[in-house]
Amino acid sequence: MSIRDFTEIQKKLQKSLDDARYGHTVGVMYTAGCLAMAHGYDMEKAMFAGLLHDCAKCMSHEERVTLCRNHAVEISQSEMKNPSLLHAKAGAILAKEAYHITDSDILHAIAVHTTGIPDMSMLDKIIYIADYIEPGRDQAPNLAYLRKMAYRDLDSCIALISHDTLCYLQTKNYAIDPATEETYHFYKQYRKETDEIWKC
Ligand code: DGI
Ligand code: FE
Ligand code: FE
Repeated sequence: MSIRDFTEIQKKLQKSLDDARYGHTVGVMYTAGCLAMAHGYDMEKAMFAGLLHDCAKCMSHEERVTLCRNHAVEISQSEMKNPSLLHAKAGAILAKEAYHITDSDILHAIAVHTTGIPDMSMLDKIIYIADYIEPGRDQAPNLAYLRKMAYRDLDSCIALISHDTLCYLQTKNYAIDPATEETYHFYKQYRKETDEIWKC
C-alpha cells in the first residue's frame, strides 16, 4: 500500500459517501494515524482502516444484506433488525472487494468498529476510539476527557466509550446488540475514572 493507494481510495470513497460522511471518514483516518503514532502501531495501516471503516455507510440496508449474503457472511438477528449495525460487516466485505484491501487486521477492525468485541487487537481499539473522538464529533459526553485519554490508555477509553454507548442506547430505547454489551462487560475492568464521569 502506498500514498497513491490513499489518493485513489479517497477519490472513490468521495463518490460513494455523502459530504458529511466523507468528512467524518477523513477525520477518523487522521485520528487513527495519530493514535498509531502515540501507541507505536503501524501508522499507514491505521490510516487505511480509518479511511475505509464506514465505506458501506451510504448503501441501503437491502444492499448491505445482499452483499453479506453473496459473500456467505452471517447476519445476526440483531443486525437484521437494526440497520445501523450492518455497515460494519458490509464495510469489511466492500473494503476487500471494491477497495482491494487484503490485510486481515484492517478488515477485522472495520467489521467490529460499531459494537466492539471483547479483547480487541490494537488496531480494532484504535479504530473504535478514533471513530468516537475524531474532530468532527460534538454530541457525545466526555469527549474532551476521551480525546486526552486516548493518547495514554486505550483500554480505559474503551471502558468509557462502551459505557456511554450503552447509556445512549438505553435512553433512546434502542435494541442493544450482545456484542455492545460484551464489549463493556470485558473493558469495565479498566475503569479508572472518578464517579462523576460514570453517571448515566
Ligand atoms: O458509523 P458511525 O456513525 O460513524 O459510528 P458507528 O459505526 O459507531 O455507529 C454508530 C451507530 O451505531 C449509533 O447510531 C449507535 C449504533 N449502535 C452501536 N451499538 C449499537 C447500536 N445500535 C443498536 N441498535 N444497538 C447497538 O448495540
Ligand atoms: Fe460506522
Ligand atoms: Fe464512523
